[in-house]
Amino acid sequence: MSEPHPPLRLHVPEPSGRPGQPTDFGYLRLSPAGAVRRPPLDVAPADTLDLAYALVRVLDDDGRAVGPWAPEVDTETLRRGLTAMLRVRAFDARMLIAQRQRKISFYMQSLGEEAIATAHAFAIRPGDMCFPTYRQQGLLLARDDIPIVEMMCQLMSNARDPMRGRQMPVMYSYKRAGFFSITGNLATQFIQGVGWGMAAAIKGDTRIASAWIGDGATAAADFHNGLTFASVYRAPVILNVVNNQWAISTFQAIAGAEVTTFAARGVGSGIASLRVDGNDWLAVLAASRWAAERARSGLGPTLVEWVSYRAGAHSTSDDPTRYRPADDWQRFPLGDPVPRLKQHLIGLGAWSEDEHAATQQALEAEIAAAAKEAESYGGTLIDNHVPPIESMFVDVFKEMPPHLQEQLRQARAEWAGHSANPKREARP
Ligand SMILES: Cc1ncc(C[n+]2csc(CCOP(=O)(O)OP(=O)(O)O)c2C)c(N)n1
Ligand SMILES: [Mg+2]
Repeated sequence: MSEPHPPLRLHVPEPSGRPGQPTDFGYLRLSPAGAVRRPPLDVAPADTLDLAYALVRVLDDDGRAVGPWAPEVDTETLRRGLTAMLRVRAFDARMLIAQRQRKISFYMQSLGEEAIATAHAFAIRPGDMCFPTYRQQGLLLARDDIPIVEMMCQLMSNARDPMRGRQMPVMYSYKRAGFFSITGNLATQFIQGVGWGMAAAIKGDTRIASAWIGDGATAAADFHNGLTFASVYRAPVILNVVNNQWAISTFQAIAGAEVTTFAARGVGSGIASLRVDGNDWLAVLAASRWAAERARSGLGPTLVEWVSYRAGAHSTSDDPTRYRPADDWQRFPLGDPVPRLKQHLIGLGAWSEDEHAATQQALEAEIAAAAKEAESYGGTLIDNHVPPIESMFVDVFKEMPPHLQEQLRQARAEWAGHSANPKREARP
């Protein structure tokens, strides 16, 4: 007779750090800059397995671009890239203050992750469609097609909010900028993006899709369903997993990254996959271009895990000091994307401390002026603005069906008593 087994125990992954106990970042699988190979575009998915457990990096500790992934890029593009990151950071900082001043109800910043969306925006083409989550404002802010004022009006749900107050703040939607409506239901971006990519292939289009998800959201079924369809039909899509280490208060290991990586999920589904330093603007540009070129050449999907760190709170409703050490970001081995690209540009002789400070100042002034203009259209929480009742009913059906017409009539009658409110404005 063999010995009886001890009682079984459930394994629950835990972060190495907690408030008052510094994080041991030894759990991150790092590779030196320049060390990871760059396979041919038509690499077989299974032959990317090593890349899914390594980390593609270009910028070394001295800010030099090294190795096979160092992209061909002119200094003007790099300067625009750094400016785009600074613009996102300034926009976020200003909107956080606006939330604290009760001018907007809610905000989500992308502090520490700015390289990912901004460099990606430089790698895709107009007409390509992104399916972003709430932390990819950099896709919009890196390009000039959407005025900052308009984004702020969305955040304020005011009279010029293109979403007419029907979306939460930060849930932008810009077809003309290739920015699909954000859905609050996590992971839907993957099935939507893959479906859009499949449709592009069916129609013989030349545009590709780029779908976005966070580490935590990969635990949702839509992530896995999306991978299956992308692989089976070789959908022209970039599958971006932003691993910023946290999903609100839940550590990334809880979504499955303790014994494997998110990139390896792609290989397991038959998708070429990369794991990339998301705080390295050059690595993001190079990997995004590689994935975009694969998709556009009919070589199918690429999954990219971008390794980064969510430096701020999850949202304005969150207090991260309750579940992680306050100085985590300062100790994060991949650092801050802004000083890393800045150091590179200064090394090339294409940037300076003075230019950096002047750019920051100019961006802050631009954003302050935009905020002032957006506020002039009313609708901050403080000014007690009430949108017209009709706005709840329009834009749903091409022609309003009788039951909604009846509800609108009733609503108008009930709201008649409020019509004395001078803040209430007429709008179609
Ligand atoms: C299907 C679904 N489940 C849960 C939530 C609630 N929720 C909103 S954000 C979030 C955390 C997501 O974390 P992650 O995917 O890592 O993205 P991050 O916020 O770090 O960018 C959760 C659980 C939701 N919106 N949708
Ligand atoms: Mg996350």
